[in-house]
Amino acid sequence: MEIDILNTLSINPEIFNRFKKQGKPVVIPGLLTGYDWDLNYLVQQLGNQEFLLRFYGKDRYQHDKRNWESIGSGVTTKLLPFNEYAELLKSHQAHEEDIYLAKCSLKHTPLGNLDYLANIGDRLSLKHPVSDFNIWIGPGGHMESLHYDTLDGTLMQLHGSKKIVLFPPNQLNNLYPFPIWRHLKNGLKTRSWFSQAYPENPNFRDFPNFKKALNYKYEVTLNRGEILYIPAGWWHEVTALGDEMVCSVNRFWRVYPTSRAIFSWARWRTYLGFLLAMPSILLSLAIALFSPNRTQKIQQIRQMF
Ligand SMILES: O=C(O)CCC(=O)C(=O)O
Repeated sequence: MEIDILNTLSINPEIFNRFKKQGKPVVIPGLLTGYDWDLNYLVQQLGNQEFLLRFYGKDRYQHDKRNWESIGSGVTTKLLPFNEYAELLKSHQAHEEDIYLAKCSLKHTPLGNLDYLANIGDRLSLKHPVSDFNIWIGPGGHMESLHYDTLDGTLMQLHGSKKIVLFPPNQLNNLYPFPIWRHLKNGLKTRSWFSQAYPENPNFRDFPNFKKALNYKYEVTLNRGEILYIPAGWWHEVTALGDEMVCSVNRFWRVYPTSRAIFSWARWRTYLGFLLAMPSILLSLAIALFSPNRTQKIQQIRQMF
């Protein structure tokens, strides 16, 4: 199924509010036209500033997800200056080892205060940001596996294209999320808001109800200059297309109307997951405080949220 696309000429908060009220994804073109954050531009802007990179490893997606020891921001991370990451992208080492600069705040960078990004909230009447602008930079081919967020999100495409596969929140059980109790054992290294199945290649023997979810599958290609509104609870798998560097920025927003948040089982089960992860998080924090590279370790823990 296809995601609606707003008509560029008729973008206004009233029209967008219909999607927000129903919690329905939509592509918004026309608000970022003319901007291209290619690698040269990013090197100029970000230079030697350090970012926490995720090292996903080459053959992660060859494995059964149920055997994964870590997911999303729970994977091994390392602080590196942007210039060094740019070299890894140019040499394709980032492609080979699947190294991703994911969800890093732009707050203390020259890109954190740009009017054309800041204005998007006003243009769509999204009034309460819950995060900074976060940047996502990675090699073509990289995939962020199927998961949902508990906040409304806007994914803004600034270089290259991404394919996004989505499922509505009511498909939660048919998508086989990781069990919540796993947080007790693994803290936030594994995450109950990720699916255990591969949407493009599901194992129907172990995940038979995934067939039902496929009737509700949406797919969209997000091109440079376009924004995808991803309402809270919507499952999404995001793949960077092509062979070169792909760059997006996202921001999370408070969910409106609040009833959409209150009546969301996805949201409550995530809170429960965080609660079960607490003993493990506190233990990691105590270990970090006594570690010689305390700053990096604490940043790694913060980045997991
Ligand atoms: O762009 C990506 O790789 C993932 C983005 C994402 O998961 C989000 O915007 O919620």
